[in-house]
Amino acid sequence: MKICTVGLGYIGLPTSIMFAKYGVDVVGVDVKQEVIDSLNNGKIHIEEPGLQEALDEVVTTGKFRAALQPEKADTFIIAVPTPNNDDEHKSCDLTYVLSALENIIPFLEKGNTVIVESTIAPRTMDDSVKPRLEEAGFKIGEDIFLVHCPERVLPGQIMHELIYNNRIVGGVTPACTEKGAEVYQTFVQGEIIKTQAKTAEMSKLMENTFRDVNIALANELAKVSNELGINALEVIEMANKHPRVNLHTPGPGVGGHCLAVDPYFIIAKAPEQAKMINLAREINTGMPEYVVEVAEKLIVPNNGKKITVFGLTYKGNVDDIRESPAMKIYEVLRSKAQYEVVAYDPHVKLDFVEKDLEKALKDSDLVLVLSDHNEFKELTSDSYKRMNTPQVFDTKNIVKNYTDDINYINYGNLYK
Ligand code: SAJ
Repeated sequence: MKICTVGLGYIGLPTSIMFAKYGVDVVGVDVKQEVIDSLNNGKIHIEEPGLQEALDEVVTTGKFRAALQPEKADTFIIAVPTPNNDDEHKSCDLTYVLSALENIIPFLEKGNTVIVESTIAPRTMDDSVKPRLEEAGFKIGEDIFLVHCPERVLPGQIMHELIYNNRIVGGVTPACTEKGAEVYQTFVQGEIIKTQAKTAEMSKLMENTFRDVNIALANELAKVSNELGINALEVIEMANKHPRVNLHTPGPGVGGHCLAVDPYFIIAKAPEQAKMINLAREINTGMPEYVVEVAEKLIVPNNGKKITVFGLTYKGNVDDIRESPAMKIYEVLRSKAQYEVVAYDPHVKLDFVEKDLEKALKDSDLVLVLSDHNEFKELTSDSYKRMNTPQVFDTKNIVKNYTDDINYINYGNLYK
């Protein structure tokens, strides 16, 4: 089998490499020349555990190659970004998906399978992708097999989850579903769940929406508990001892290219009905503002000036700053002339990020922990000695090794 993947980002690249590892001939296509060059020279351009080693293997066997243009194959996989449109409900922007489709159409032959892995709004396969292929002269389910197989792997664990998660395969017709299932049988050891395209689209979106709504509930609990003088983290621990309760964890807000984006695809399709989904988005996007408020309450009474932001990524141990609440908080604080704000993040390679921990902490009046990187978990009280006012507001509840001389605040004792 030969696969042509369009899009070599956080999903397309690991997926391509995995197919190649399992003996498939893969050509990965991307619009960025530097990505193509880097991969063909054997270097990955994103951070993901195990991915570099896997690339080394498939470059050596010759099973994977990167290119700027698609080419003929048995199966085409579209794994390009689907951002939000800049409209009232932030609907799903299909520009990259449709342009990937245009790019592969000249190479399509009867018998090929076309899979969309990108996260898309409900009914996109039936209402947008299928009509375009029909217009190009193909009969879906006979000439071309069209499938939505949403990616559902967790950044940081992609190489494991690709193999062991179950996989939803949603065909536009039953024959399409069967063809899609055959493709993923190559390496998936989890269950392959066969369904319709529109069910697959909605299931994927609801998984991320479920998480977003639950995180909103946890964030609301943190705010309510703060108001009432109750330890929110202890409440979560207690409540989660109930066999049917699973409260999520409050934080600085919700980021990444999934939870902070996908729920809007549902809202935009049914704004009148999607009330709770919309409210959850509002609560989570309001968290950076809340964190800034708390930070200012901590720094102002001490006449503090310098704030050290620990972590800019949307979550721990990744280099991804897309939709990151930490970036938002950093920018809001930076916009306030009275503070000197320094960002420290060992995973982010941007010029403005301070690389020296000691310099980042020197004369600081507040450390604001916003990403749960392992590096921050390992720090001890000694690390904070260079601060002017030794206080830490830990929105991720990860700093454990601190002594009494440090004013340590998290969502468990914010009310004090
Ligand atoms: N977060 C909290 N509290 C929590 C859990 C997460 O504040 O209790 C925050 C994180 O800090 C982060 C955001 O939520 O800012 C999202 O992180 P995440 O680890 O929940 O998920 P992602 O965005 O990295 O990946 C999600 C996953 N979806 C689900 O777990 C339902 C993944 O399986 C999907 O493949 C991915 O979205 C995607 O690509 O859609």
